[in-house]
Amino acid sequence: MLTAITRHVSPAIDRCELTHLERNPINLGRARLQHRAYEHALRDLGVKVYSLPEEPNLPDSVFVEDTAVVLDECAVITRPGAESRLPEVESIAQALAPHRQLFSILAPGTLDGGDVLKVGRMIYVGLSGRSNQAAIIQMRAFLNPFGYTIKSIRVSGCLHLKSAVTQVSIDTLLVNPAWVEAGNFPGLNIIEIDPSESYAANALLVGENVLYQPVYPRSLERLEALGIHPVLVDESELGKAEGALTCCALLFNN
Ligand code: CIR
Repeated sequence: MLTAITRHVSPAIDRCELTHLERNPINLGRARLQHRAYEHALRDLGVKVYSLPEEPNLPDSVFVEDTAVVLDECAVITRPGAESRLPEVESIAQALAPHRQLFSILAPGTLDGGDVLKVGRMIYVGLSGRSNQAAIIQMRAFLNPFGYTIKSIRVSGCLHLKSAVTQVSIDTLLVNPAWVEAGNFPGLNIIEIDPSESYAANALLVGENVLYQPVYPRSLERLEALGIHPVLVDESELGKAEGALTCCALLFNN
């Protein structure tokens, strides 16, 4: 059975970190409604959702993905690359401790879970503004013993690796080639997003289902043409905080 850890949207979301977007007012009520619909969509797919209480002083804390990498064998608690986000990890480590053996990224390593894409036993880690080589070395030490291979990948133009590429089936990736080279993923099928929809590469694979945002209709057409029919969930209000679908949940087998 799949479990998801999520967290309520912080009332401080308006003070979120922003790297590639201009600051635009975020409607808290709308963000919360959309986030609840996202949690419902997960439950409808049979996922057990643990929704953590809001963190009034941690603006970006709804984006739980960045705080941990959860695998079947263990979990790695990250050390987020934005200083304002460092305190987010404590409550996530507490929530994960009953489920997994925990490792922690230590300074000078920095890692955001949004930079970590696992496909089978391969773990791709984005070298972005948030995640560095020191963290990748620590990831190798933690995860090689479990049979995982860690490959670092340069990303440019976007916040995280998973802004540029996500998995949409066991052997298929959805890619924005402007931000990451598809040649980094040999042996996998590649679907390119429509170039007019820069943020469209972030889909959330939930078992054999895919969550996707209706705000990318052209890229959605490309998925559907190849037989992938996502469940549509709109998290566009959190998009103003540079968040997307994968960022809002930590998904793992239980
Ligand atoms: C940040 O800049 O850290 C947040 N405003 C957005 C984080 C989104 N997380 C993700 O894509 N994994």
